[in-house]
Amino acid sequence: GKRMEDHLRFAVAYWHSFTWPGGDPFGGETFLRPWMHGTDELALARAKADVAFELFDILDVPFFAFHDRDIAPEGKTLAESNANVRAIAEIFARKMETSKTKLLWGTANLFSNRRFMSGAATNPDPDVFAYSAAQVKNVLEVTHELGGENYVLWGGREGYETLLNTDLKRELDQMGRFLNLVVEHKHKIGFKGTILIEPKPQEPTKHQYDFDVSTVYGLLCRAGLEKEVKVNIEANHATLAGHSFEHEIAMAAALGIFGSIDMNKGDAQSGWDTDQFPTNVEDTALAMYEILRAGGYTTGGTNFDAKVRRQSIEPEDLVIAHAAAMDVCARALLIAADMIEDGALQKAVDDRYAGWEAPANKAMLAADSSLDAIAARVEAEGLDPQPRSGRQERLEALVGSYLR
Ligand code: 3MF
Ligand code: MG
Ligand code: MG
Repeated sequence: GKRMEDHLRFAVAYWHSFTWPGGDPFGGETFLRPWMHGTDELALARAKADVAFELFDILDVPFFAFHDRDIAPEGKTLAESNANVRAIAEIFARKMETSKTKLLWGTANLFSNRRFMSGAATNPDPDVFAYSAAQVKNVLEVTHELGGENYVLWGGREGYETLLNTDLKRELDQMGRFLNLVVEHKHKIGFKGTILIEPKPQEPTKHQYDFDVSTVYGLLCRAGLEKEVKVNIEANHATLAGHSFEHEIAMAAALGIFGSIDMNKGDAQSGWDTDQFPTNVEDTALAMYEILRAGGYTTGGTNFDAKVRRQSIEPEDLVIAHAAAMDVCARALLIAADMIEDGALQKAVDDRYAGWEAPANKAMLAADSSLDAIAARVEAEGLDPQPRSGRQERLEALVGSYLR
């Protein structure tokens, strides 16, 4: 059986805690972190790795996650950039020999450099497709060597600004082939982790192809990859797509592609991705409930894709924010476990669909059912369905009673 902590599997996101300097579109750096200031970029990257593992130890966190460009500086060529990533990965490998913190996933940053302004895999320029593929190959291999449990693809710029200059079908074909290349290479190198796509509807692109879980599923089926690739669901991405976080988890579970979570606050107020640490226990409990109903994580985890606000310039706030967020998730998990244990919610669902247990009803869903046979039965039995109560308020009140 699974232990409670198997349902949490917390991870620290390298980019927010150690690489992001506190800037936003209207203003620059606010944090003035000492490990971000100096002329020798590789020496700074090493100092940053020291700080990172110091925080992992303080938090006693089981996992971390990174992009190639968070951990090491970009070089003049891809070969130089890849060598920089490898140099830092070697430091990680040494630290991980004694640290308890493991790698939840690695990913390639295919969005920051201006070469990606029109996409990576879906770029009209085949040279960018090639460059992106080569960059992913390197990070996939590094992730494998570090014992990473997953590999994430977030297509932040795989989308369009205007349809007027876009060949949509061609871009979907490019994306499908790119995903297949990644999956083929995963098997070639013997990487046993899960490949995860992270859906997001927009930002930075006006419209992103990986819009939400259902859209990603359609794209995976089109590429023949629905059994190979799963999803990494982010709370604020779900709300940006007009869904609740728990909806996206439940949908992924129903489609058989639930993988992992980027945990933050599903804040619908701003209209953009604010990456705030979660503070709402009830919202988080509803998400945890769906994770438990889905059977929990296999290789996935709860990655805090969250950053302290740019006014929070004390490094200590990184500790406070993560500790508080872990506390919210742990409390939410206990509530979700009570919801499962008590069984009243599941009973309401079972009762609601109980009619489908009758053989004649089950037969309607069998492969050999037909409209003729069903219509004949409706006539023979004189079926006259009456509306049945769903009793939502009673169930919502019940959820309130589990909160503590
Ligand atoms: C953007 C994101 C990304 C992804 C990351 C890993 C920069 O809104 O959430 O973070 O999480 O690229 O896939
Ligand atoms: Mg994310
Ligand atoms: Mg995000």
